[in-house]
This record gives sequence, C-alpha cells and structure tokens, in this order.
Amino acid sequence: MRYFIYCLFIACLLFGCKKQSNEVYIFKVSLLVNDSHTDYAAFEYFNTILKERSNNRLALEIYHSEQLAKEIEAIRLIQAEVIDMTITGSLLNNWFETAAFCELPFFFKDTVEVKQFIKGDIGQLVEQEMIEKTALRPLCYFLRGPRQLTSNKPIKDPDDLNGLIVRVPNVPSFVTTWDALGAKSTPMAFSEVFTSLQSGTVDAQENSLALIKNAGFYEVQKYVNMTNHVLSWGYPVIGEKQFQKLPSELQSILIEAAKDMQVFEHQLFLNHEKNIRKELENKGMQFISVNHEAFSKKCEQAIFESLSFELQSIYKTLKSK
Ligand code: 2Q2
Repeated sequence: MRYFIYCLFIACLLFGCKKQSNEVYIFKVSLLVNDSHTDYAAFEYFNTILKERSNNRLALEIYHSEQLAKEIEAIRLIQAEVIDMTITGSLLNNWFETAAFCELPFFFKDTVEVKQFIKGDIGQLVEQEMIEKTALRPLCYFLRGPRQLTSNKPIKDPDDLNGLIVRVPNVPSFVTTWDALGAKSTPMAFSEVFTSLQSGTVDAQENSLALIKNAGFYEVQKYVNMTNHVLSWGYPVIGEKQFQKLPSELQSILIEAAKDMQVFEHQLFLNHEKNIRKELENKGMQFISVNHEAFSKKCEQAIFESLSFELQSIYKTLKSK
C-alpha cells in the first residue's frame, strides 16, 4: 500500500508538472479593422513576441474585419469565454458609467491631455472598473487619431447637418452629440457602414482618417469635414477569466509583451498618420475646415446633462485642469 501511494505521488508529480509546464494557450482575437490597418500589424507583432517569449505556449489567432464578431458581440463572446481578445473603448459605456470619458466628444484638447487622462486617476478608475464590471482586462492602449465626419456634401457649420443621417457606433455620448448638433444619429456596427453609405441608408459617418482609409469609405464619401470631435484611443483587452487561468509566469509574459506592443503600435500609427491626408486626397476626398467652436458650443450642454451627477462633477474637475 505504501508503495502504491508512493507511486501515485510520483505519477502525480510527473504528470502534474508536465501538464502545468506544457499547457498551450491560443487566444482568439476579434478585430474590427481589416488586415492592412496598424491595429492588425500590432497584433501580429504581439503574436510573434508572445510565441518567442513563452516558448510557443502563448499564441494568437487573429480575425480581422469583424469576421468573428461585431465589436459589441465580441465583448459578450469574450465574457462568455468563446473568444478572448479585442480592441474596444467608449462602447464599454453600455456596461459602466465612467467609460463615458473614453472618447468623450469635444472634451480633450490634444493628445497630451488624452495621455494625462489615461494615466491619471480617472483613467486608472476606468481600467479598474473595466475589470470589475465587464470582466475585460485592458492590456495597454492604442492611438487612433481624431475622428472626422465624412459626407457627400461639405459640412462647415452645425446648421449644415440638419436632417443628415449620421452613422455612429453604439456609444451613448456619440448619439447625444450628433442629435444635439441637429443630425439624426443611427447606431450601427462598423462592418455594416460601407454598404449603408453605398445604399444611402445613412448619409454620413465619423471615424479616424486611418479607419476611413482602411474601410474604403472614400469610394462612397466625397468630403472629410475636419470636426476633430473626438480624440480617439482604444484598449486591447483580454477576458479577465481567461487571464486568471494563466500560470503567473505566462501572465507576466503577456503583460510585458503588451507593453511592447503599445510602443510598436504608437510608432507605427504615427508614421502611418504622416501621409494619411495626402492618401485620402489622392483617392478623391476633399478636406473641409469646420467651425469647431460652433460645433463644440452647440452640443456641450447636452453632453454634460447626459452624465450622472457624479460624472458631472468629475467632468468639471477634469475641465478645470
Ligand atoms: O466606428 C467604429 O465602430 C469604431 O471606430 C468604434 O467607435 C471604436 O472601435 C471604439 O472605440 C468604440 O468602442
């Protein structure tokens, strides 16, 4: 009997350790962009360094163009542990309140302010609540560039928007903003935007120049109206449950590799931005300067009033800095 227990102990030790050290984790990543976007390149880089540093125990399967899921579904599928990672941001306001500050229209002055916000108390609170309230863990953040309005007629003043149907992502503050500006906002998944613009179901949409190019919106939109209404960023996220299942050494590898992916993405993104306007002009798009002040003034109150009392006080504190 003693011998049997001894053998059992050795067997457990051997197989237990073996299982522990060999387990491979392949994470499914759902991206909204197609495979020529810098987000995709950054995730490919992430995959390479994860494999190298973990001796192939960590790897990614990257799906682009919302093939796997639309952004909102991707979040739900990650929560259900069907898939594991995506890039998201303001859409999380559908799950928790402080996410309203992600990509809040006409709020941040420049990218310096955005970076200060992300690192500051409220940015850290957003990251903490993201884990607690959505079971998504932010791994780092990506730059995205300011969002601009595209359309088939030039828009210079808010009055030019009257009756215009503008597709927005399903983000509450975006709906509030465009409705207050006089347009008719229509929330819709990203992968449906091109055909909706083409068929005339919607007249306009707003996104970063990189995404406008990536999605080929220049084929169905003539003008880029430089509204600069949102200084955009996004969080690559992993499901918290998936993250907690990793042995601690792999968690560390993942966290470190994500930091390196962020550096890689920021450089790549800034490089790509240098020629983006020229590239869109070459595709036939015309850039229109807008009366930014008039846009900002017209929706400011509505945005403020859409926030809870608690968030209004954070808004005032952040604005006064
Ligand atoms: O237009 C879109 O659907 C995207 O640019 C989303 O707004 C973006 O992916 C997210 O930041 C929203 O969480």
